[in-house]
Amino acid sequence: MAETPAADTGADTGAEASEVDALAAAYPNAAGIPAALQGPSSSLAGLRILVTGLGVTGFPAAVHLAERGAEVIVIDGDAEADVSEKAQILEVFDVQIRRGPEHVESLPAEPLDLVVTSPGWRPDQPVLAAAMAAGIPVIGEVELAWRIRGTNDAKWLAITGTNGKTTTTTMLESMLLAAGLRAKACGNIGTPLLEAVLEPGLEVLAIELSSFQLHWQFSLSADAAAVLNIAPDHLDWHGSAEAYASDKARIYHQVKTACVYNVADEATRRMVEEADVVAGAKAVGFTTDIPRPGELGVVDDLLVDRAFIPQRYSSAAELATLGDVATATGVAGEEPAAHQVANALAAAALARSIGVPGPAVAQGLAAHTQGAHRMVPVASSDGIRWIDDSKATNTHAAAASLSSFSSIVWIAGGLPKGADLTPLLREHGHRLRALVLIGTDEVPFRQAVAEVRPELPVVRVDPDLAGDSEPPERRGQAIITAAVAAAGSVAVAGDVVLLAPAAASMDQFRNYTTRGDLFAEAVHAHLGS
Ligand code: UMA
Repeated sequence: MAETPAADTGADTGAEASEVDALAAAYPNAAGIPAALQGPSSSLAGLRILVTGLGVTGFPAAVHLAERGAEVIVIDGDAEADVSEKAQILEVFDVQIRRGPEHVESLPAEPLDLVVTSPGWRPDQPVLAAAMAAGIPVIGEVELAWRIRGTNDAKWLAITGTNGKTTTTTMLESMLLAAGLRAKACGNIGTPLLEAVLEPGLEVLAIELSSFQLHWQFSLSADAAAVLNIAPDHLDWHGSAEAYASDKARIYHQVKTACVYNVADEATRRMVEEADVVAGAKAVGFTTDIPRPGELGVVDDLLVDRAFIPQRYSSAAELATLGDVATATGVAGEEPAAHQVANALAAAALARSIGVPGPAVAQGLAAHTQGAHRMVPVASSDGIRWIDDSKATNTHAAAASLSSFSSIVWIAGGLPKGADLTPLLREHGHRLRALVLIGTDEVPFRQAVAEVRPELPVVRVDPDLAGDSEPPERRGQAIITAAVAAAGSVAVAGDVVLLAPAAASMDQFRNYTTRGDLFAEAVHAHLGS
């Protein structure tokens, strides 16, 4: 595959592979990672490893490490969740499980060689802060998986960004499968990366990575990587927008083949320019406009490639149609949303970077089904459409959602994670007919409305409706039922009632999935459908 000259894109991707450890040098924490960890089967006997979190990440990590002979302690602040099945398995390997708040306040008394942490644990969490202060290396699942991959030579195609990660990852998986490759979507999407790495026979991993996961990795060298977009998010975890962006940028470190960036998002291009990559790696842009050489983009109603074809200075290769993107995103026959076209192009760029033929891009899109809670039409009645975009857990995702409609009764609110809602209201406030406000923290939403559209009708759902008596998977039912009733009483024909909360869900719901499920239920109950 030919290189894209830097002049195509202005991106410098020429650093030497021998500089790999520049990053590790920048993170002294990485230097002490036990060498025995390398490869899938070497003995870890004699190592004492603390795993923080007994969730999706921590459990397989603890099993793997203990199977290889390490002495493993798992801690988790939650003593309530039912972990009996996991505990049974861990007991076979003599893993010590310590649950409850008292176990996550300070380091265990035993000396430790390594901490393997889960993404939800903030770096300033007392156990992690104490480990760092004591010089004990702390790594996450990505670093662990990268080290143990051993002889597994599956290609790693990694995706991050503030929004669109999951859709892009599943689109990519679909394209890879259409090309006849043994591929799997994994990572933040829910299938632990560790499990995928240990699964024999996979040829390509389509990996969704969150900023939390990238924070704790040091030596990943993906075949190709994409940052889809960057907007402030998770500020409470990272401490600042800069720290968040710099953790995201680490996905490009030592990329071998292609760094994929968003032409419309200058910050993603700068990340590529600043990345140390393996010599010969290309910078490849994606755009929903007409592409330049070195980019994938849109011409008329076609998705085209001007990056991975030898004639890219004079022509473009057709990959798929906008209709294929509409089909892939559950709106067949309509015009696909611009951000979904961008996601499809990013997925196509990653697929093309490892030689996936053009027709497999279209076939993959046609076979793709849109994930739950991402702009899913729930019902349509009396000219009112009800849409579930519960996955819009930040302002950037909500912006993409709001921009798709012109007359909206907006159900929003939750945990805004330190975000300022004013820019979102400035850009899209004119589309709103009313705001139905859920969540415990109404202040940022109230402030934005007062500043931008003070006349906008706002219905506040009483947070006290969130009874503690509901089981976890139904927590928030009363809140969302009240929100649906309120939205139903103000919506008129031509409106869209849009659940796109611009905030995380955990203050009133178990997670965004539950929030969306309960919303759909409440809508059907409200409409009697
Ligand atoms: N815990 C503590 N103390 C803490 C934090 C957590 O004791 O300070 C405990 C929890 O009780 C829990 C365990 O640690 O039992 C693990 O929790 P976790 O939040 O780290 O989650 P995992 O179950 O390991 O799931 C994680 C990701 N979760 C988060 O990033 C918060 C999952 O992404 C991911 O699918 C999974 O690893 C596999 O990679 C979820 C997510 O919300 C879907 N991601 C965010 C997003 O997409 O916006 C980043």
